[in-house]
Amino acid sequence: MKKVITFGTFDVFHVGHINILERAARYGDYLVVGVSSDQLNFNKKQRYPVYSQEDRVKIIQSLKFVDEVFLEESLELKLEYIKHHQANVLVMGDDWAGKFDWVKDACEVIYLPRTPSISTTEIIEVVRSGKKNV
Ligand code: C2G
Repeated sequence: MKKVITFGTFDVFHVGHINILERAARYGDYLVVGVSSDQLNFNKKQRYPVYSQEDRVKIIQSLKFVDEVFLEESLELKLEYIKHHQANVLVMGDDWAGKFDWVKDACEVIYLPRTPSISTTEIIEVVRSGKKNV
């Protein structure tokens, strides 16, 4: 069985998230998703996600092409997570291009193009400004 692993915050869930998970799933038979913890996000961006980690995990778990979900507590533990889940392929969006090449001895690393014109940050800005995004 070929296992695919991917990571993300998946805050304010949107179609760009669906697209990457759907495409990641096609690289194997089983998709494992590491959802970044609230603390990891705070350490990285000095703000907590809009949705709690429990809700973000619940959303990702409910998707039909996702087989398993766990909480990603640290970016530095990538290799440990990959080994623990015996993943054959790591898939990430190309905003991370090159950043995880250091795990290439453990598994194949694929960066997929991001879905254009949508991001959690942009959604937050649109909602905050009260303007319609069409
Ligand atoms: N993504 C995408 N298209 C978008 C927005 C996001 O393909 N328009 C992808 C990202 O490239 C990423 C995944 O969706 O692969 C999750 O994105 P984020 O929630 O922004 O995750 P991030 O905070 O970048 O991940 O180990 C990585 C960490 O978990 C953080």
